[in-house]
Amino acid sequence: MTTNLTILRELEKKVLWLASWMIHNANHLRDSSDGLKVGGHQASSASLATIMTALYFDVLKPEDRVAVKPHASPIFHAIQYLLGKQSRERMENFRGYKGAQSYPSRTKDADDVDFSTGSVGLGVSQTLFASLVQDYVRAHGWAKDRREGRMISLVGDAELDEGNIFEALLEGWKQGLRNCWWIIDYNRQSLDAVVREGLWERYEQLFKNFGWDVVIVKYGALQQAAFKEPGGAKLKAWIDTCPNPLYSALVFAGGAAWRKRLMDEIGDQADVSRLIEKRSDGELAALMNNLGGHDLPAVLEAFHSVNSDRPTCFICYTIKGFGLPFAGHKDNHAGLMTPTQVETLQRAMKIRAGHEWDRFEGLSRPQAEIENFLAKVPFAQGGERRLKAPQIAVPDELPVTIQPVMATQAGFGSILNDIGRGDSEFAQRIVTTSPDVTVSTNLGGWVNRRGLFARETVADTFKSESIPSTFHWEFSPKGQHIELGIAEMNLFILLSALGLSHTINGARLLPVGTLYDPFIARGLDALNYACYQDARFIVAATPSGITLAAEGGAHQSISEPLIGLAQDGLASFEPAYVDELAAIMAWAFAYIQKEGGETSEHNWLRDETGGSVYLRLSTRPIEQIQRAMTPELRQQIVDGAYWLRKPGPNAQVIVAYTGAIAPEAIEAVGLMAEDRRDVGLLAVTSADRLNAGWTAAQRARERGLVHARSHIERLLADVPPHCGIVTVIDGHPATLAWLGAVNGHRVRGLGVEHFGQTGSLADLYRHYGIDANAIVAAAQAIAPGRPIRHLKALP
Ligand SMILES: Cc1ncc(C[n+]2csc(CCOP(=O)(O)OP(=O)(O)O)c2C)c(N)n1
Ligand SMILES: [Mg+2]
Repeated sequence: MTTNLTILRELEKKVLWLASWMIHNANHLRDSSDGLKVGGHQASSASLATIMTALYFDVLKPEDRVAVKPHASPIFHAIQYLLGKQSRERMENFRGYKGAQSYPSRTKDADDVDFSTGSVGLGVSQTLFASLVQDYVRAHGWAKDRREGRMISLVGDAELDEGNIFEALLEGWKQGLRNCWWIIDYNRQSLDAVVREGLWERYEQLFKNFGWDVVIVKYGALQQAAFKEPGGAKLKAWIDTCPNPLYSALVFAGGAAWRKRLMDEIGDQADVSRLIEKRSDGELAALMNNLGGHDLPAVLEAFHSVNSDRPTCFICYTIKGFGLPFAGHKDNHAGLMTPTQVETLQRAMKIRAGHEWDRFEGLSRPQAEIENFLAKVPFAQGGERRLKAPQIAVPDELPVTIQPVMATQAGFGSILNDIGRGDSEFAQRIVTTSPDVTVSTNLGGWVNRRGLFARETVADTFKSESIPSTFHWEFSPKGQHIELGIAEMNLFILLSALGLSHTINGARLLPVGTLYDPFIARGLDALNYACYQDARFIVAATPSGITLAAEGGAHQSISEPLIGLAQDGLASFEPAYVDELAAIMAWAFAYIQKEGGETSEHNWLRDETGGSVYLRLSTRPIEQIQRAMTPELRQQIVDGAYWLRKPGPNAQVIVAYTGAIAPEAIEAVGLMAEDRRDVGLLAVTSADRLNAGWTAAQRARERGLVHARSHIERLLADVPPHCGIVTVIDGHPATLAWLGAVNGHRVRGLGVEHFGQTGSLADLYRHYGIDANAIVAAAQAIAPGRPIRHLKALP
């Protein structure tokens, strides 16, 4: 045995001990009722102790990046602790306030998590897309000074039930995926129970079909040696046909149970009985538990045997809870060890009481030798894993030719098209992507100019055959648009990967994704995941709302503005006019590059820390306002609102609108001008930023910053107390209804609460009560006065 293997064996045990102690020690858990969830870490972590020891202490290179299965977080932290990258304080405070996180987190953990995980399946796909992004970056000539890394995911076998993984697999195949390893922890247990038989065969076929290599790590060295003994082949056959639940049950039951079962089933054959009988109960259990995924030499051999950049799936047979008293038990997901069991483990690990956290306690090799080994671990040689990339200068203004009548979606296409004309660094760093709605979200012009990305050049056959077509569809390594199949999950995970390129590859990208607004819901968990790990991107969602009219209820979004309001890490905008959109986009390209970090009470809107941006756009052409963009107006648009018509001192009512129904709001204000004094018209470009500013200002004041005032508070400061506010949006009315709480004004919130349907715009606005007449009726109801003469009966 080489010295390294001896040390790795020691570390494997040490890692399991530290992870177990971490879970046991978490003080706050003692009297908490979340044992069911806490326990999930224990068995699930043990399952990966060997594989992660092999990876982190031997196989991984600094340039490799890893997404660790959520419940293996304690093993990850324990490894980082041994490498001197995690503090004891955070270890002791696992799952506690500011302690090591329950699931590895890029943003909340201090020990260099590459990719956050938690919602199973998403971290897995993240590695696939991270690999495509690495290829994109290199094809564009960036990050050449860095070595190409492997993007590795440690995957729970039950994680493969998540459909988004298969969506990603298909996309990976289309895009010529490389440098991606998925290591499946095939413990044949999920959270609730033991999984179906023979899944490995489906996985193997599946991965091969998608162009992956598959390496099966099934038998450990002890088993491999035993198979060579007389009777070994029969033992192997028995193992291969043993049902998952039975194997698990016997692992749990131990040596005597193995002996009885094996003797009953194959022990009547002399050579096999000799093989069994010559082993003690302990040795027999060790043999039967010696699955490939718990055998360091087998695992190391499997990983080191892969020398190509082909995507590779390792199916590693493991035992959930390996090395712990509840190994293999089907209910072990929630298994927390009792204090007595921990003591037993502690004794077995030779850890003295009071020395549980000592890094070298219980190891039989000399400390200096282990320190020396740890100091040379390849993975830890690269320094800080969170890379930095300089910000790309963004023009203060984005030029756009505004047609007299225009939709924000057309404006979006036009702005990008204009950016695409130039060859500034800014233009070069933009990368667009869309799940098969590139043309219908107006990215066509941009794509015509910048081309589609692929590692190999593919000509546009229509062009080469001289057949006229509006859109060129040419792929090359220099292309700046990544075309995806129709899977919104993939869109958001790709945005997540593109949006981390500055810190993963050290090369900054400015990602812009497009999709139809209602399908945000289809990829929402992935969007949330991307925001949670602080990936930076712009997503333009268009068309939106019942403004889609004839398209009908299946495509008309209702709740998305509320998602925009509530989603952390995402600043959401819904402009009405193209000049507003241009101002927002110029701001957004800078905002997505801000440094991040903790927010303070002083930067309520996160303008210093930055985030991602959601633009809710529309296909409805509306008459544009001819006006000069001033710095003040630009700032107000970005802050979330401005007065299109300032209310006078005697105002009885104001209308606050968002987005494409601007013409209805303007018309309504005109209709009631004769009968209500000084009507104000508030253009709300971002309910999200207005709301965030308001709540943050309140927090700041409560914490002593008495002069803190948010934008909406300043805008509404002069609105008389008895004035009513009618809010209107083509989306859920709660998006704006909170405006009344700012200064205690009465509010009537108009919007869409029920599924849409087909019809003309006029039909639908009338039906759902967001047309000019409905706005006037609402104004009359909350701002009593003489009857408003243009008001017609409501339908
Ligand atoms: C999207 C999502 N759904 C449900 C869960 C709850 N959950 C956590 S782990 C788990 C199953 C784990 O099984 P497996 O992936 O095989 O890992 P093991 O525990 O066997 O190591 C479930 C359902 C989750 N984290 N994410
Ligand atoms: Mg499992």
